[in-house]
Amino acid sequence: MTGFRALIMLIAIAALFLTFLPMLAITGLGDLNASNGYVPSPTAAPSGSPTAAASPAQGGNAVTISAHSIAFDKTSVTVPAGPVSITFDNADKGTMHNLHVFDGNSNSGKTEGKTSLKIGPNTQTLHLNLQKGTYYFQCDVHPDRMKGTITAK
Ligand SMILES: [Cu+2]
Repeated sequence: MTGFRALIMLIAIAALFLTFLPMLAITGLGDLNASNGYVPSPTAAPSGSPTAAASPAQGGNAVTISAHSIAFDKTSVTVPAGPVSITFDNADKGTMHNLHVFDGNSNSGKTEGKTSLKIGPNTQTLHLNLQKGTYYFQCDVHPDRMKGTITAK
């Protein structure tokens, strides 16, 4: 008889457990959903980057020139003539660079535009309106090592 009572107790405990287990599971899922709720916020934050990527679209032509290890990643850039957004990405941590664009084939030409001298990592965008022709660019800190040509056509 005691064994039977124990069995009934066991079934009762099991039934209680089964009743509350889904609630625990739902609570657990609720927590998961809550943490998922946090995920869209960081996802929403990088959506600022797509906004930044969208802004060059307004200007028409966009190009990015990066600085790594005291060198530009591009030394020859071709863009359609007209408004152009040049994003200068200084990826050299702790090193100061800028992007300075001149008319013609050398740094003796008139300045078309330049970014501020900034220690990397730093990103700045130059908005230029280039006529067809050749433009010279350099970093004013490392003019011998960091230079290139932009062709607008
Ligand atoms: Cu430099």
